[in-house]
Amino acid sequence: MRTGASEQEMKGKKTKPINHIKAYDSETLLALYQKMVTIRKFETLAGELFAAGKIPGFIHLSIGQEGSSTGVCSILRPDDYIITTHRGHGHVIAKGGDLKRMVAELMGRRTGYCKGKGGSMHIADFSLGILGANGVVAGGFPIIVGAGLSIKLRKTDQVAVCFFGDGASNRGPFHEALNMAAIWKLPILFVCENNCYASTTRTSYACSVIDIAARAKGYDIPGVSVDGNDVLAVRHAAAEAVDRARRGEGPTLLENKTYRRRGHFEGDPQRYRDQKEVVEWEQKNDPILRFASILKEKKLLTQDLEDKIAAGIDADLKEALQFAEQSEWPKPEEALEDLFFNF
Ligand SMILES: Cc1ncc(C[n+]2csc(CCOP(=O)(O)OP(=O)(O)O)c2C)c(N)n1
Ligand SMILES: [Mg+2]
Repeated sequence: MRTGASEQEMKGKKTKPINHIKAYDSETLLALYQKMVTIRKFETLAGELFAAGKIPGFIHLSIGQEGSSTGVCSILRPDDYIITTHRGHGHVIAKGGDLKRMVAELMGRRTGYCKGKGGSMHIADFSLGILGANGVVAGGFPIIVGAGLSIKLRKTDQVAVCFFGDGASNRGPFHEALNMAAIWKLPILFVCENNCYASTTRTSYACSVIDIAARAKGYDIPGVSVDGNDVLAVRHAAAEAVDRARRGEGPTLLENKTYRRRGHFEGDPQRYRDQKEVVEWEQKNDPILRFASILKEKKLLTQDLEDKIAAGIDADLKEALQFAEQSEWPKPEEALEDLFFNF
């Protein structure tokens, strides 16, 4: 049995440095930067609100994983589907989720995405193709196969993306979904965010493979492993897989190697890891700092612009927080409403 962190795992998979930057216009590059910063600031705010006792239940933050959510969703169309996990705020924001309704949902208010009755792990927005977060590890797989089959039967060229963790790839639904998507050539992109941990367990302890993408071989579909903290590498790999899916050539497994910087949940005492490891990732492998330094080198991002972008996001989040705080709580008699969906 392999234990401990391999050097490769610790540093993330360093694919080629971002040298395909020339392929993108400045507007696209700055939009990627802005989206990553929005997710980081949203997650930071959520952490603060949770610590202040303003968010009930559990929340799981994706700080440090912004390159994956942003890179993948940046090449999707509004009518494409995504499904996410318990660590899903970043995916929802990257697909265009409304910050006000998200903060309100986290705070249990009636104006939230689930009228304040679902919380962090149940945010969905069908109008944006967001089929939902899911508190059940690997719970998204059967749903995404259904979405992929529906696309195929309706003969549209949409794509369905399933975000999941390294831990979820050890569960049965992962294997069943890859097999079924492969035999039916469904237009699905399976995105594994390998963040080195599943709750308190190191991936290297619990997974039979170092590269989760290697599991694609068992289903005869492409498996690609990239540096998940390099937003352009993620975008590039996702774009190839999405094009393939739209052409009717079937699913791809994409593994974005990244790192879970926060505890599994907010409040996790994290006795299972050395904080030095966290600091190292923070300092050497932050997806936003890495991307910002390249944009600055290319003179696409100045200090003024960086401040302006940050101020704009801060203002949006302030507005979202005010909206949530001024919103009502759901009434107790509404608890049994919205449990079933009438077609
Ligand atoms: C079926 C099921 N088993 C166990 C749990 C408890 N649980 C919640 S998250 C988690 C770890 C998931 O790890 P991973 O898939 O790597 O996602 P990450 O938290 O790293 O994003 C576990 C075991 C659960 N929610 N559902
Ligand atoms: Mg994980």
